[in-house]
Amino acid sequence: MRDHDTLPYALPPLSDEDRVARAQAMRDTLKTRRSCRYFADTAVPREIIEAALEAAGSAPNGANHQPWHFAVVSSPEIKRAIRHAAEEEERAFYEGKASGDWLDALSPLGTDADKPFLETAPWLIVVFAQRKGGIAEDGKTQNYYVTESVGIACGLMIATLHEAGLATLTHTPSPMGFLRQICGRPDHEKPLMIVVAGHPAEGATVPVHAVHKKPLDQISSWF
Ligand code: IYR
Repeated sequence: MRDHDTLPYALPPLSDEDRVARAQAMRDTLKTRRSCRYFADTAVPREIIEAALEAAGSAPNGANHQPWHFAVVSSPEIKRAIRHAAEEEERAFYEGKASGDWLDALSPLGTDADKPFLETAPWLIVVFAQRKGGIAEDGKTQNYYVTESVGIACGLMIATLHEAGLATLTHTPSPMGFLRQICGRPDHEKPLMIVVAGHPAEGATVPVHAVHKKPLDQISSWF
C-alpha cells in the first residue's frame, strides 16, 4: 500500500455470542420498520433529525468525498410548496406517464397522486447527491460512486430515525428537479429522494403487501 497516514482500527471487544445477539437484535429492530404514508402533525425534536443526519454522514462513500447534502424542511410554507409541486408531478405520473405494468405493481400499495403527508409530517429531509464537488464542495472536483454512497447514507439515516421510534417514508416524486429550485441547490446536485419523518397518524395502516419480505434462502446464495 502507498504511504498514507493511519490510525488504529478500533472495535469494542465482544464475544461471538455477543456479536450474534447484537446482529439478531439489530435485525429484529430493523424488521419492524414500515414505510408510513399517514403522518401526524406532532412535533419531533430537531436533535433526532440532527443525529440521523450525522449517522447518514458517517456512511461509507466514494473517496470520502461525502457527496451528499440534506435540505431539512420544517417551514410550513416550504412544505406546502414541495407538496404542490410533487402532487403536480404525481398527477402526470398516475394519469398517463406511468406504464400499465408500473401502475399494476403499485396497486397493492394503494398509492395515488395525493401527498398530504408532505405538509403534515414535521420534517422533510430532501436528499441531494453531489455529482461533483469533492471534500471542499468546489462544484468541480469529480465525485465517485455517488448514487451508491448517498443510498447507503439514506439507509443509515432511516435506520437511526426508526431506532428513535419515528415513522419514515422514502418519497420519490418523478421528476424531482423542482426540489433543486425550492431548496436553492446548485445544478450539479441531483435530488434523490425526500425522507419524510414524524409520528404516524392515529389509525395509520400499512399495506399487507409491504409486510412480506423475501426469506433468506431466496435473497442469498452461499459459496
Ligand atoms: N412516486 C410515486 C410512485 C411510486 C413509485 C414506487 I416504485 C413506489 O414504491 C411508491 C410510489 C408516488 O410516490 O406515489
